[in-house]
Amino acid sequence: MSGVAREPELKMKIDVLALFPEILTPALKTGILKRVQDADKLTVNLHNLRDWATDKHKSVDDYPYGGGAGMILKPEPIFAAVTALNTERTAHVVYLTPQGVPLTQTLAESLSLESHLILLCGRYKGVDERVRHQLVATELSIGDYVLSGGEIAALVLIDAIGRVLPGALGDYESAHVDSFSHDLLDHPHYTRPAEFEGMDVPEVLLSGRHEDIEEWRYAEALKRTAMYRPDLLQKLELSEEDIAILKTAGLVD
Ligand code: 6GU
Repeated sequence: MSGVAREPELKMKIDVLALFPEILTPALKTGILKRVQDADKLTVNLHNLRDWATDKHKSVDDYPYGGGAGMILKPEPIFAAVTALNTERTAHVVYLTPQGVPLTQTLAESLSLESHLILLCGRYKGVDERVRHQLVATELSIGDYVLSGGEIAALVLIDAIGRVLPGALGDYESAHVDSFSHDLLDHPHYTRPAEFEGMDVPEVLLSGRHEDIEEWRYAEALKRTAMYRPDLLQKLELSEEDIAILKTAGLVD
């Protein structure tokens, strides 16, 4: 093996703490997430919060002080679980909640550098505030809509992290992740046949002229971003050429 470039031996452990952890099971057995676990780059352990309930009814939730609708996840089972799972004291605890900061590619890539994550999945009205203060490092939301619980959000986060772990993707894809794909939506893609039910693949893609192809792809990505995600464009410094492309498409005046 000497002289052969090797990937860094980064390994990540993720403990998921949830009331319905089985929601994640099939996705973890599939595709890239299965591959990174088989390759020992990632270990995911699913835990049911109820296993740390202390009373005879195994209760994990209770009524809110001050009244109001909905139930609150009790602090005792969560503190007991996190203490049991964080024996090495190195875990970064993430709480999945619609009240969190939005998940972005940048945040997923930064969390992918941790060695141990504990993902605490909210349910009902969320967790007792003392859990947030004492245990949680990052509160994270996957978007501006409300899910019935944090389990699916945790799965989204694990997927986003899993695919950027070293060795998860081939070299081509890894390079692609690092390119302008952060800033713009992707360009359109076509495969064979060149004509399908009267619809032709754009001629430039069949031309073999690689510079023209890159130029076309960039223009298409720019136009698509202007149409669907003007908020993303606002964050960028557009060049004169960019503005010309958007003017021609009638997307700016
Ligand atoms: Cl992390 N949890 C829930 N329950 N709903 C959400 C979410 C998380 N992110 C967006 N909606």
